Amino acid sequence: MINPRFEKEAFKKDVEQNVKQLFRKTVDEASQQELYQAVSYVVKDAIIDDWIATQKQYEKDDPKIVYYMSMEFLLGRALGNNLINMTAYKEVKEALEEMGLNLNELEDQEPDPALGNGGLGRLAACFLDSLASLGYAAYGCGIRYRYGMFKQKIKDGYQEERPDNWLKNGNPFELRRPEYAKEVRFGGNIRVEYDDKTGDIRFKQENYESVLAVPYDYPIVGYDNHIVNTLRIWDAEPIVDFQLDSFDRGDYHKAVEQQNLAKTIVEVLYPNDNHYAGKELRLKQQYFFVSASLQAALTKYKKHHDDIHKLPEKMTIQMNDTHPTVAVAELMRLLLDEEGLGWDEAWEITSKTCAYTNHTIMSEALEKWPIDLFSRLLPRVYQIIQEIDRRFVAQIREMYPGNEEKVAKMQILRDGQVKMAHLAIVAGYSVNGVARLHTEILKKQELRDFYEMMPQKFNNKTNGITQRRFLMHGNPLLADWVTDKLGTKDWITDLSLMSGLKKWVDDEEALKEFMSIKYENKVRLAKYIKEHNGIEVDPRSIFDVQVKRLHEYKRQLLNILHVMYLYNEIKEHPEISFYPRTFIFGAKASAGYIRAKQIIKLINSVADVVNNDRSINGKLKVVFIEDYRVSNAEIIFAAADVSEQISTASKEASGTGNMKFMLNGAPTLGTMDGANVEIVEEVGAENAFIFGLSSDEVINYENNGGYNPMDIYNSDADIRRVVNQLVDGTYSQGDKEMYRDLYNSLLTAQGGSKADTYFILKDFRSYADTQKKVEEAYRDKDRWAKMALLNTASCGKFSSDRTIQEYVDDIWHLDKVTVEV
Ligand code: 26W
Repeated sequence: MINPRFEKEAFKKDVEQNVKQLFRKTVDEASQQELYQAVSYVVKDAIIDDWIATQKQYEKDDPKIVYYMSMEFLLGRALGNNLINMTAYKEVKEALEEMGLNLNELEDQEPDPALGNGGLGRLAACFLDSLASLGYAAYGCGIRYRYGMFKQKIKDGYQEERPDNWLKNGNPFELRRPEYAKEVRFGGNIRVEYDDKTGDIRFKQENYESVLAVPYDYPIVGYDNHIVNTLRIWDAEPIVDFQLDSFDRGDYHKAVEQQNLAKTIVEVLYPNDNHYAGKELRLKQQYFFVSASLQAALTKYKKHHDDIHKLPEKMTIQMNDTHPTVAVAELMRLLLDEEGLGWDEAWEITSKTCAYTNHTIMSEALEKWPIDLFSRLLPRVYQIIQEIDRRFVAQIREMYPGNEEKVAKMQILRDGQVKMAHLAIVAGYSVNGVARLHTEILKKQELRDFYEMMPQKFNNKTNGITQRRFLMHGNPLLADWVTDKLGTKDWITDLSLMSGLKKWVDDEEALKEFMSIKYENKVRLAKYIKEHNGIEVDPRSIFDVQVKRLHEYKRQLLNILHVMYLYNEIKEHPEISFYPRTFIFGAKASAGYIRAKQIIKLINSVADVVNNDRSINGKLKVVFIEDYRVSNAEIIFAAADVSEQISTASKEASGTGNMKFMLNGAPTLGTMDGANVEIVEEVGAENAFIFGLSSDEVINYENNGGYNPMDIYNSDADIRRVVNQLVDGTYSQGDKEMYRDLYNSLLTAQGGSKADTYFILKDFRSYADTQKKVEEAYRDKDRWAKMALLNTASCGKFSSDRTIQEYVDDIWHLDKVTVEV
């Protein structure tokens, strides 16, 4: 049942009322931003009814709760998504139209809450959507960064970063909950106290600095089930207000420091994706939100339960990569020092409560904190890790007597570092990878010793995405068509039903409709590009898209080198027929990642040359979309013909963009990497374009000293020409040095890394040949339409609803809840 607050007349009145109350204006006078706020507050009001009902139901049913701990939640805009999940989108759109307002324009007023970098953060957001939609009690736990992922500007082809002040106009959907604030302590020293009478030992932290963690709750609306879960993100406030009289007490410095600590701790999201930098502030952020979340979780548990030993029956903690893994030691600390348990009891509880997900095999992404930094910042937590490590080492020695190599490889504290992944594996009850291939590589390579020692902990959970945002909201035309063809809306909560579309694969009329929806979406994207880039693109050309974070392993460089190759071909052989293509890129580079930034500049330089060359008759266009983020991603996926998933095999843990393209009917052009393997399995190899080395081949080369790119450079004239064009000034107005580093990276070994670390030249031919096949397939309109439709029809497995159900069945064991209204 749809909430009566969305009944048209009532809704309109409420909007008017809000405009008046919030801004002292009438609807005609209010700005779009003000109207967005007024509408959002009406929506929030409706959400709150369900939010209260849900929390009441949870109190009553007392279900087991999952705490999804993540440093990142890449939510995307809330207004449209909340309306969709409350099944009120169309009603509200109409009501607003009657008021002379346009819902899409109001939605555009909302800043993207970008509290995440890329895949890992967006996955967390999809998971919260699925948990609520499936009716499981869940909390997201994270940080309320003042500044989220930076805004990207492209100036003269270069990336520039601008602060993302997403809270500038306030946030209608959040709720500050000062009554749940918790204190978090850093530094100082630990004093050991003996109680002569009882013989008890107590550990007292002294001379510490502390901050007050204040939660902001953010509603997570389930689809059409009146369930509203909570994303709890923590803000930091100074614990003592800055008071002048502290000066007299000699605390002046401390007061100022605590003020500063509170301000800096939640100031900004680290924009690194897959690269660990070892910054002290980042460890502070991690401990800050983990400690506050665990304290809150224990308070909540103890409100209704008095036996702390039964904690694992009522809560479980999922750690999203290594970032929150200090949680295991912090939970031990709370159980030992605050609850007064003995080590074995505390360990029993902790090791049944914590579970860890690995999201990357890139070795530079692994978090290993220097021991001196770690022990200084978290002295008591460090002591506890020492004890965990001591016991674990004893266990290794017992299992592998005399094998000190095992100890060296698996120890938590080693080489002056705290190895966070090791800590999580040792203390957790579950370790999972995020796609089948990824989990296999973890078991066979990266985490092999751990797998051999504790195979029962390892499992795979192939990622997924929410169809609510990435089809219903992002591609309403296709969503309606799917409902029409399936004769049901049930795919919204059961994506496996999409396979029912297969019966339309030989129906010419249906294929025509399907492709004309794609065309409409391409027109929409072309308009966006015209507005934002000033570039005219032809919606009849093939939209070939690569959008994701910029990283060498993702190989945007391979893509753009291939564009350079095509440009050479077209110029050289103008007589050869060439199907017009638009290559679309979107990517942010971490601010300090110089080479990634050079690749962005190169893409823009190639775009400049190619787009302005009249002689090629617009056959080739290159577009770099500025500030790629969730809101424009929705528009981009809907419009894509080709999904570029071209990472060096073995490097992309899963990928989730690949699934969003598939859902929207774009065949994958990719390597056998991450979840691409499972995508191909679902859709059939004939409906994807696969090229390049396999993960086994890559790993084999890596274990045997790499390969020699000079062999390829010397033997393949086309490749040689393209590579030389990096340093002959073709794309740099004569400047031969601008892309020298990229050139060198492909041909010569440098400072620890092999030449062409990511096998770009090795895979180039195979990529170019496969791109040729894409073109041939596209020319055959009928064949392409079938292929595209089959991708949409075969995407059922890749719903995050399926992923979450597997986490529930195999790891979390949660109870399903229904909310009556
Ligand atoms: C310490 C710096 C840092 C920051 C972020 C290291 C590692 C990360 C993330 C784990 C990187 C990430 O987002 N990984 C991506 O996770 C997705 C969700 O599982 C996968 O689909 C992607 O393949 C993986 O790259």
